[in-house]
Amino acid sequence: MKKLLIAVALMLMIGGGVVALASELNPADINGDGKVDMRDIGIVCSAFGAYGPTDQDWWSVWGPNDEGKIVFKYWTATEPKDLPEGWYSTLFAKQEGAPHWNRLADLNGDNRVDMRDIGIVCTNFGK
Ligand SMILES: [Ca+2]
Ligand SMILES: [Ca+2]
Repeated sequence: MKKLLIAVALMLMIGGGVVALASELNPADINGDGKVDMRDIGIVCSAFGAYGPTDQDWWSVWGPNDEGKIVFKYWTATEPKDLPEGWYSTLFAKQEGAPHWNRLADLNGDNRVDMRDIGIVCTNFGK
């Protein structure tokens, strides 16, 4: 019985390590079960439209990617000046997060859960 318990404990530890490693490798695997599927999309949908908390004013900086699409670039605590042509910033004032905010569902780190995050899950779907 004792050997069985040790074996089960070892399997759980190893299994947990594999899940943690898979989750580490693929952030779109939000629930850490080793695959990106509808459950992960469901988690993003549950938090859809939510914004995260900020404890001070922040500016998000946006600019074109290689394909010319405007995408989130970075956060800054000071108002960005002299941005390159085609770039812009938006003030993200101090606020509490939305009640349904889930940091794990914010896959691109722009402090909002929106179609971009669902797109990242879709891009990784089945992996
Ligand atoms: Ca998953
Ligand atoms: Ca996001």
